[in-house]
Amino acid sequence: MVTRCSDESWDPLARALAPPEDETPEHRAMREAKETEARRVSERIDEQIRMEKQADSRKKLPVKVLMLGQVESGKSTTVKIFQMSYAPKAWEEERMSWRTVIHLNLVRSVNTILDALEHAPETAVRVNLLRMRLSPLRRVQRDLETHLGLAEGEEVHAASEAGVFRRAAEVSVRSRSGWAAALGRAKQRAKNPGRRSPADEALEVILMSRDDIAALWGDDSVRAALEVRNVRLEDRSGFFLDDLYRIAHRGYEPTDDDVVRARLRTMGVQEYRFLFETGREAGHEWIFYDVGGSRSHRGSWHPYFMDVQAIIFLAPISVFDEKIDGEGGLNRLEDSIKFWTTICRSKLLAKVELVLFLNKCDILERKLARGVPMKQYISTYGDRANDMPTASKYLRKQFQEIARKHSPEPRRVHTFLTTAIDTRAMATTLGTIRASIVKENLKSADLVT
Ligand SMILES: Nc1nc2c(ncn2[C@@H]2O[C@H](COP(=O)(O)OP(=O)(O)OP(=O)(O)O)[C@@H](O)[C@H]2O)c(=O)[nH]1
Ligand SMILES: [Mg+2]
Repeated sequence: MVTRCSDESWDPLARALAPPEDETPEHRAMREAKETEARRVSERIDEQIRMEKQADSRKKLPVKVLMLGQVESGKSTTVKIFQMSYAPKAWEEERMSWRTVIHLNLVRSVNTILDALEHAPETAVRVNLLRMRLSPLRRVQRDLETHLGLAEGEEVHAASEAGVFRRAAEVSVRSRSGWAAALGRAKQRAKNPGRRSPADEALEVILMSRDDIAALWGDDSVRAALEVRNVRLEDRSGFFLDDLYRIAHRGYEPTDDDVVRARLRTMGVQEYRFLFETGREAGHEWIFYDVGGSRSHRGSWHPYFMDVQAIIFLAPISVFDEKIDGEGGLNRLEDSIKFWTTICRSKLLAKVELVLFLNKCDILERKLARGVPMKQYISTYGDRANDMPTASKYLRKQFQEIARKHSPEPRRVHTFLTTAIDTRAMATTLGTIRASIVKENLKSADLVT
């Protein structure tokens, strides 16, 4: 019969491990020292396993990045390039949906020319004829905007819908995900059986108008009228007039560059979730909060400050000679600088990693080369050379100085001179940032030193 006994002398293992009965005091001291060392090693291994587990679970938490910057600073463009670089399948799936947005961009450019000509004192008969023949494009613009949910009435509605809701103490973004909303709407309606989609109908009008658009854009007197009014369509967002025959085509499929250059304004705060498909973080989720940059939307961004690992702030530096519409003539660069100062100053953001993109360098370079004098708009610029290396160095220093002066505690700001539509260069920059954000993310949890 087997009986249980608490006496460990009954346990064969305990008995085997027990010290010999005739153990000398020296042997005993040696044995105990060895046991202490073994325990220490074992505890170290346990701690390592615990930390690795914690690091793993931390790695699986999504990385959250907030995109900030004024209207048309390039926030959504940057998010697009992140998607193109690290979530290529999702990018491919959306590519065709951008077609309608690009057609709308094209039509908007034509209508901008028609607007400018309305105020021209006198235009040639052939130009007047073109204006008349192209007038249906006004309706096409309205139809496409409605189709994509961008019509003016809807815009206000969309802005409040896509905004931030506070329910009890909770803050959430409306679940529709950014540009996918407009693109999805385009797709859905296109599937409507028995009816040609508004996008198809619009394309038919564009196809019929193609030669007239080319004649209007190629007309020297039209170009001169635009020049007089300082309308530089080439520097405006969503410019596709130079690609007219490629884009106004039934078989048109947008290229990567086209999608990056397409302009679709962001309303409210939009959330993009990308599962990284490539690189070391494959399978890792990143969430980008992309905000609509207009000054009236800025109040709705605040809740996102609490919960992000990094902020990518975009300041378009080409806008030094531009004003914000309806803001009492506020200079756009000044607006960016004020906004940047607020972000640097914030105690709430003292621990958040700050990345600064001084964007639209391509446009700045063209502007300076044309002789637009920076010192006329920025008095402190003084008699420095009006060229790209000098101007970009000066502006970079100004922004960095603000961060140094106003940050509540010393911090490093990763600063880059960027041209967001230069997909290749931008992808390289984003690679650097991605690695740095991941490292900082782990460091903040004391997992990496
Ligand atoms: N030439 C040039 N165009 C750029 C650059 N960065 C962005 N763009 C274009 O500028 C337009 C506006 O960019 P978005 O990314 O939509 O700007 P945003 O900051 O998201 O603007 P909101 O959504 O209105 O706040 C797009 O048509 C881009 O293709 C750049 O560096 N150079
Ligand atoms: Mg945007």
